[in-house]
Amino acid sequence: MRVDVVSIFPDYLAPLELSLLGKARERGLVDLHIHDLRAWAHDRHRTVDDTPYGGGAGMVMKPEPWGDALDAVIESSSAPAGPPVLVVPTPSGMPFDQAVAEQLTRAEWLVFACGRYEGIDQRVVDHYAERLEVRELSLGDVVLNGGEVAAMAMIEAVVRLLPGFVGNPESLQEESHSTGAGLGAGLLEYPVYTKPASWRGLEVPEVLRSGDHSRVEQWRLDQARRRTVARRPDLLTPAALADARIEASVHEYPVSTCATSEKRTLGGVR
Ligand code: JAH
Repeated sequence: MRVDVVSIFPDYLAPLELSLLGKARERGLVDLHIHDLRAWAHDRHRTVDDTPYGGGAGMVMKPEPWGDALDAVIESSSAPAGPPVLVVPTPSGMPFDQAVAEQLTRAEWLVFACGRYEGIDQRVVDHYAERLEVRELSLGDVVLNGGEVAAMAMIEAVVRLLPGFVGNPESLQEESHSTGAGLGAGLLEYPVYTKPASWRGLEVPEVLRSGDHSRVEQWRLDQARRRTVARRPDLLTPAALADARIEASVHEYPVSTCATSEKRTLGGVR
């Protein structure tokens, strides 16, 4: 997979060269190219932003440097035969989640356009949407200072799914296709423990040391459901949530320590 990133802070992207991604690069799985948007600025001050039409606070990224930068990257001679998918990280985008990561990992070529300030002139997205697939994507309901950190998170999520990336492909399989507890089943992960069995007066749950695999599986599924009800009820179907609430009122089960927002606090389930 080829990955290009365009940013006014190319040094910000340096961590991509390290660790996990560095290994993917060494193995030839990823061909990463980082570009400085200012190389395509038009004036000697290398201006990339201007005031917004219609007024308002802050600055907007000018379309011309972006057009020239993206044209140059897309026409790059060393590039794959087909067109890239253009990814624009923005808090106004559709949610980037594991399903989107799985779609993007099948692309031959990704180009990330990292905006700063109040964002990029919308005509840049509108123009490239006529030439290739464009995905405006949000990492979550949070505003950063620019798209770089979001792009790094997205790239890590996508690259680790490439066939041949991890040492242990089973761990990926389990994550994305599990039918038991866990994210693949639409639940949060169950809590995990390792040695020592007793630490600062806290014990590893007895069931996990019992050697009874069917009890272990049942406990883990139960824990995953409790966590999901308490922390991410939005992940559950109304029917599953109703079931969990009935279960809760019958068994009065305690949910492990976690702060739940007012909005997500449910009657009968803490
Ligand atoms: C902020 C351009 N949802 C993550 C995310 C992605 C991008 C940005 N913020 C948050 C952002 C300012 C300018 C992009």
